[in-house]
Amino acid sequence: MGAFKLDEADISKAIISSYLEELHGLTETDVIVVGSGPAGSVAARKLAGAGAKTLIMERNIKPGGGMFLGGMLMNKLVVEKPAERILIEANVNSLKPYKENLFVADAYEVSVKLLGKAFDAGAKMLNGVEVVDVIYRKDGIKGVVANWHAVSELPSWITCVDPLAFKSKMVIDATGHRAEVAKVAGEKIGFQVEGREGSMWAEEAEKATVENTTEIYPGLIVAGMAANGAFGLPRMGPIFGAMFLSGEKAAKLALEKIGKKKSAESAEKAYL
Ligand code: 48H
Repeated sequence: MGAFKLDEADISKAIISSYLEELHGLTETDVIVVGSGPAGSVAARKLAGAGAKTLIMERNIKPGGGMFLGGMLMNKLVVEKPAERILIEANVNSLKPYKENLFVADAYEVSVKLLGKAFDAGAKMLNGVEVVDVIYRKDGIKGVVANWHAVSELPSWITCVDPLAFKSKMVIDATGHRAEVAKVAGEKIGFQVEGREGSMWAEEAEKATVENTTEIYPGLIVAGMAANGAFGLPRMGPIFGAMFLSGEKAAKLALEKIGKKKSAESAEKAYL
């Protein structure tokens, strides 16, 4: 390793100072995307690409949600027309036609490339961080309340570990089946959220996901499987087209709300 000396304290300082400096800057953003699965990662890429200051908050240590696996631990990802466009844009080399409107790709390649696109565009991520509540005002939701996910695993005799708040102009709930952010907000603020999807009907569910990607409450958009979970809509099983298209739609809705519609359009052109 040449003439350099490696000082353990320097390594620690590099991590601590860069993390805390970044965390400080992330306490106020344009959009917080909760969840880094297919819907969240596509949304984050589009938001950041349009110049929105975008923070992904992910409870898991690894990002990607259900995208790393296809079905029953078999790591092939199925996508239907017209959503394969998003994988072509992300240079997914393994994407192959299967039959008629169906395509198959390597799930891990899709995951790393979509997440990579989001980070290339400037999105930031806090992983190991769980969103447990929202910031609320009379005119809508203004951000989220979060804690280390590890805190939720602590034994009950440990004193309450207070969370921290992160403000944003919009929040996208991309937490998957249980629509966790919408659920907690609905319970506390008083609007109806199912918090669980219905039984499987792939074709109807795929349509419903995109149609129901909406602002469920001022400041809060549900995307991906969270849209199905929030409204008790059917599930689709291991097919991902609607997740990607929903992520795009959620980003578009958020950009309109924060007044960045024009930059969204020009970012899209530059990207293609
Ligand atoms: C921080 C959280 C929290 C929280 C959860 O499950 P996901 O992959 O979600 P989508 O909607 O992008 O994709 C759904 C898809 O993977 C799927 O499950 C399908 C198509 N199922 C169909 C079927 O019939 O079963 O990702 C959600 C992410 C995960 O990484 C979670 O760890 C994370 O959100 N998350 N992060 N705070 N409170 N809750």
